[in-house]
Amino acid sequence: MGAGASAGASTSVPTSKEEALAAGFTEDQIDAFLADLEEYKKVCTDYFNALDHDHNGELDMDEVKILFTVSGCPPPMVDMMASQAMQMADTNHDGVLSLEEFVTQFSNTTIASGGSISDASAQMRGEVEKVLTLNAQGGADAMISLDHYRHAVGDYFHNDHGTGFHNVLAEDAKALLNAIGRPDEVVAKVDEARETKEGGMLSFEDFVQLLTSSRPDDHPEEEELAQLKATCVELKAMHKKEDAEKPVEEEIDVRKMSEEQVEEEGTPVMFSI
Ligand SMILES: [Ca+2]
Ligand SMILES: [Ca+2]
Repeated sequence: MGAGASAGASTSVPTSKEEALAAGFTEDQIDAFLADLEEYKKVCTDYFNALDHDHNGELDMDEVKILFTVSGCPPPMVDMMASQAMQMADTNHDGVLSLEEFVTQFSNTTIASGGSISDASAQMRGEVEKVLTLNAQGGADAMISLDHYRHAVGDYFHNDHGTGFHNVLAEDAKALLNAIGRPDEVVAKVDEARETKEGGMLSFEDFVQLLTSSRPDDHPEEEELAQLKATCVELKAMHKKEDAEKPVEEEIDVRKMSEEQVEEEGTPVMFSI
């Protein structure tokens, strides 16, 4: 309930004026709560409109992820948090959030928390401003684009969620860049980037940055993503075939890898044992 009306509302929240009166709230408290709630729903609507990057009147997963990124969720957690939020709020299960689903979810969560609704409104206004600033600077486009690239190549690097937790093998990174026709100077950046990193490893996130920043201007993102996905499937199939043809005794046992091998081949964490 709103400020001054939260006491006693923590276990069961009245859903009508009659219930609130019966629970001991005064008319004034109830009116103040309803006014706060009305204001909160307006801010929710502004938030929804700011997040609706393509202005189609619904929030898809890309747009829900903007919410979590802007509100300070650590990058590796964004996918999971966005999926959970989508699952909870998408009550008609069409894979997107309508304005009504969005406002209902936020309002219910805030009311159930028992905290001040006017404080929640003020906090959300701050988030709205952050999203509007991100949009104005073109940051939302870049963020969505990076995410598409993470997912396009994630499986190739055994990183289904594109979470940025893992390092990639330089050899695999270079093979992919070569296969999609990046010039030699871009491919060479894999080793340059490794040299600047502690431990000499290239993180998945660094690789995705390199991939997106080196996309030729005349290659539309959609075409590039399609090409990337197809190339990843091909390369993966090729690796699988090579592995299958390898005599058993030549299989790499990471527990027996020498330090030089680790240096050359990457850390054992990338091999499945
Ligand atoms: Ca949208
Ligand atoms: Ca929905």
